[in-house]
Amino acid sequence: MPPSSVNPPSADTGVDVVIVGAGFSGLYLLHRLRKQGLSTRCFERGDGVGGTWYWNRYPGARCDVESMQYSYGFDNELQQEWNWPEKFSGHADIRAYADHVTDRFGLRSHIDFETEVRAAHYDEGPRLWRIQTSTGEKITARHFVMAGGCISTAQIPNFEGLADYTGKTYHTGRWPHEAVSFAGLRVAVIGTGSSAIQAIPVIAQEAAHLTVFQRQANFTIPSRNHPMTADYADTWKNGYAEKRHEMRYMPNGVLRELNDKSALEVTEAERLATYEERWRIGGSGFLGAFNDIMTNREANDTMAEFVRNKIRQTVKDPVTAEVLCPKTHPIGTKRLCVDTGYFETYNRDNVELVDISQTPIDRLTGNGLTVNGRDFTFDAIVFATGFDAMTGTLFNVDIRGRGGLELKTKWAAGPRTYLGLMTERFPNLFMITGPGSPSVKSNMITSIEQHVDLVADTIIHMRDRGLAVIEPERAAEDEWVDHVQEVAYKTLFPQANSWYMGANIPGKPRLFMPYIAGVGRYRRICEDVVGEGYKGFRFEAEQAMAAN
Ligand code: N01
Repeated sequence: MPPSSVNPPSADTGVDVVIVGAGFSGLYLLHRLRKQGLSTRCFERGDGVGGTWYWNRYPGARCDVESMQYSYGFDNELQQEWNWPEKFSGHADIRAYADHVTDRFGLRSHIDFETEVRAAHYDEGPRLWRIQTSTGEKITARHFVMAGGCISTAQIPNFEGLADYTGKTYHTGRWPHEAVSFAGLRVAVIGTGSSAIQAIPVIAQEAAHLTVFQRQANFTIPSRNHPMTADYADTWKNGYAEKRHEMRYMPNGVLRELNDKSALEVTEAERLATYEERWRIGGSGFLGAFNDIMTNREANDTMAEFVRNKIRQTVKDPVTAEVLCPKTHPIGTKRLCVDTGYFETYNRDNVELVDISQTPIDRLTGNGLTVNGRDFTFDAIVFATGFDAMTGTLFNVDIRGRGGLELKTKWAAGPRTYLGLMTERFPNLFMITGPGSPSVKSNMITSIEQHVDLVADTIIHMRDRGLAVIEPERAAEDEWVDHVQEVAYKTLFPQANSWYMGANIPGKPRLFMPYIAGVGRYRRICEDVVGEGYKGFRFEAEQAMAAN
């Protein structure tokens, strides 16, 4: 007999769990909960699955965690049967995988596509979430799970004259589904973050002329992507059980070689040879060259200067090379980018770099933009200007907890969570990879699986024990918020004006959002919390409701 639902039958269209998002979080959560006989609704604003990979279809969009690791580990047959064509997959291959998973586990018919959750209000009487969607539907749920991703609210700065521009505009994070051709066009890219650094080399090959507007230069490492070999895939497939386990306790949820030496304890020759070897291998594992890169500025400077010298060797025009050399932040404190031919692109005759660090874009005009009095004309502008990360997507829903408290109000000075999973006064609201969890500082799929398992196990734990409500204790939350900051401030991360700090959004409070003590340490903390009877959480029993 299937286990019974946790939600008592009611006149409302009530379900046990409402899930927002059908990306990698939402899909796996839907699978876990349905397998346990729970009733669900899953709402997705796109018309397909894949989350971030559904939206980020810009030219060159590719994951920088290798696919043998950036993939689900919850089902052995799935990981054995799926074949990745390249070491680092492009967006279309990752979407194909998300589609495969959706159909393989029969999830598609359980997702409401092109539907946004607009509001979720906690009703303290029946202890339910009252949820309203963009189609006007109203439903109730015992549990409400925000699985909408950390980097999914695209941001276009409020440039003066934005509405005057009559050419084509694109944002990397909301790329059209139909093919976009830049052939013969004068194109601008604004921004030089991870998205721009992937898109620029591809757009440059097609456009008549490309102008890149750079505010801060960024560190990027060659990806050295290549077609998957059968031998390499087999080493993973034959050892997946152990490898997945090991990944789950690695600092970033990625199995890679870490060097436990300080950059300052070796000779300069050894240090340079180590950087050279990691540069040859490529990818974001570069940061693991020494154990103090993210904690010691002197050690960090040696790595930063190595990369700057690579830029100087690659870019032929010395003035352009110097503008491309990042000097505003220690390497790794803003997301390290990974590229294919980025710096080489500036050797092309049809590419110009415009430094806007001292003189920002004045305004957009009818046919382009002006910087420092110079007019530029463009047929198309690509905004690679990033996202309102980690909190933007949560705030897009009108979420209200006990006493009608708005999440936005509670988090006015920055996000406050216990374990990045829940927030006090918002009972039965879970966040998958929320602020205060390793999330964006890790292999997202490793962290997603850990959170989904924790949330699904908790909901089942509650059902099996007749528990109606779970909510973090205020003291546990306060302690966790302090701990997340304390860990961050022992590193160099807060020295950068990064989106990790909320620094890219005017008016957003400055608080370091991800938990950076490592995926392994975080997982152990969660295991201890559960092992000690959900330490830091309080429960309410179903009976209490019946007595009310
Ligand atoms: O966004 P970003 P992104 N005027 O915020 C500039 C993940 N990701 O989409 O640095 C002019 O990093 C801004 O300038 P500055 C990854 O986690 C992963 O590139 O603030 N410029 C910056 O250059 C990543 O970190 C992958 O001075 C303005 C750029 O726009 C995250 O997504 C690939 C401006 C924004 O960079 C976001 O990356 C892609 C203004 N008013 C993305 N406002 C992989 O897995 C902003 N900028 C490989």
